[in-house]
Amino acid sequence: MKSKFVGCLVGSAVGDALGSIFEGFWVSDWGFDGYSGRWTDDTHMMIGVAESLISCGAFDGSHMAQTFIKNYEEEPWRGYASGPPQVFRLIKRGLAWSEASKRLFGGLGSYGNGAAMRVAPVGLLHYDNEEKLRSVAYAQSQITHAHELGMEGAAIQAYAVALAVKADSSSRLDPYDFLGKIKDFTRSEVYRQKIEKCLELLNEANKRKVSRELGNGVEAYNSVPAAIYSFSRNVDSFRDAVTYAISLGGDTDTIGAMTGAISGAYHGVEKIPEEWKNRLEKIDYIEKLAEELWNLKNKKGE
Ligand code: F2R
Ligand code: MG
Ligand code: MG
Repeated sequence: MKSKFVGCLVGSAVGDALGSIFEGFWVSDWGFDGYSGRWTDDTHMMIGVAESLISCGAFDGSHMAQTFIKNYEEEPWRGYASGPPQVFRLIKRGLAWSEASKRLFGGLGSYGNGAAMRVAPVGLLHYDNEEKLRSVAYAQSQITHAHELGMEGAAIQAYAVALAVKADSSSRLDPYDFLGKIKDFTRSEVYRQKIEKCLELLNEANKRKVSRELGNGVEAYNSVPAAIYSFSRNVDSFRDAVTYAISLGGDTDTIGAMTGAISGAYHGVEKIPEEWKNRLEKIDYIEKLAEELWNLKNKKGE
């Protein structure tokens, strides 16, 4: 289990770093020659979620928001989209952490994938308590992503991590069963339809058709399903799952990060290719956070 916790966070960072080579480009004739192990906002914010959960021993919205702000101010060049920095400015001006994100996008709130890309530590900490997982996934989303589809995307991604961490990787996971459980978990018709599409497309060879039907964009509903699908059709190999995810194009660092989190949680850190781990930025710190989450989980026994 500890290896699965570490595999989840390291896998997420590896997927982000690999995918960042291609974010926003069409991926055709390609390879990972440009891999430097440098990750982006996806991992930076995932680290913030883990740091805050560990420091407080549980979710604390005000503390997590301040952790995001501190990390962003130290390294604002990590490739953040426009939404989170706007929220951070509003909070610094005095707005409550639970209110600021409601001001974005004309009062609708963001449905970007930023809450889902960072949620893996919540899936680990609450893997055995579905309702707690859902409520903490929503609450951590609310700091920056107030739109229902942004929050639901984060809850689904956290749940996929939870299923993967609980699954016994020595007996092959059934992708139909995995997707069926996610379909039952979601409360949103938008996501339910996307997960049904994942089931229909499990044996589809045409990647352009997969990208078109599932989506590969920055919206949570156009990237969380793509990540869950990429893992589901490549359950036997971390390398294949993350490579496939990135080959779908679009928001490649984020789809790579979310796929890497699920696949790493399933296989454990040993199954992540050495050449990807060797160059990963701050891998020791990411591993330490995963181990501390593991300790917290065992201490709380929640
Ligand atoms: N942003 C990027 N990459 C491109 C920019 C890189 C940077 N400029 C550089 O070159 O270094 N990647 C990262 O952002 C994504 C996560 O975004 P997040 O945190 O969800 O941000 P935001 O701004 O809330 O939403 C992103 C976009 O989604 C659309 N959107 C969201 N809610 C909307 C709504 N209610 N109505 C209309 N549109 C909405 C907007 O286009 C937002 O800009 C990840 O890919 C991460 O890697
Ligand atoms: Mg990014
Ligand atoms: Mg991205």
